[in-house]
Amino acid sequence: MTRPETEALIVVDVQNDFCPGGALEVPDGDAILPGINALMEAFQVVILTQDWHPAGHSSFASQHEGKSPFEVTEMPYGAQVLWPDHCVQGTTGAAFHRDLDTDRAQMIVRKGFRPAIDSYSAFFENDHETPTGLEGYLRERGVDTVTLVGLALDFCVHYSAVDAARLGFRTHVLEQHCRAIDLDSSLEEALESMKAAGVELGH
Ligand code: VGL
Ligand code: ZN
Repeated sequence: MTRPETEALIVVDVQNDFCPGGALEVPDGDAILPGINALMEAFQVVILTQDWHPAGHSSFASQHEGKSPFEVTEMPYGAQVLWPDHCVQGTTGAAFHRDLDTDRAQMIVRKGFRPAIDSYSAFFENDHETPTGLEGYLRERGVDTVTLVGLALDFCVHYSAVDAARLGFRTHVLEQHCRAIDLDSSLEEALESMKAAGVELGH
């Protein structure tokens, strides 16, 4: 059944670097492709996000002497996990997975392009105040409800969902169409924080 135009599907970071074989692979990340493609058929408003870092981005462990990937450091805007180099602009790793049906998307939100700040959320960078423009886009199209799917459940999907709910959108996350990195207890914490923000978790 087709969803009304007040509902948007936001497909988060289904890019090669987050799929098996990629620089920051999410276990089983590519398993969600058929389900997401089918879901896109049901929505009239479809948005993709794309992690899009310049080479030498400050979220890369390679830019911090003595630090390894997955360690945490302090940035001017707060704690930041350091990542392997990933999703560098224009590389194959930053491209959408070839099986993702990108033709269905009307808007692609690129994020994480400022060298000094990371951006997990589709709405705000990690300072929680610099907007990506997605809120305005959704409001201008009359959207009041969003459904989020994609990678990774405990980082970009999580932060996007919490921001969406805080901005007043009715917000759903479909866990079956997501996969997590699961660093330490990041998945458990993400599920708790989404619930606390009023995000509706479903399958
Ligand atoms: C992501 C870590 C770094 C994500 C992006 O898409 O969840 N995670 N950059
Ligand atoms: Zn990133």
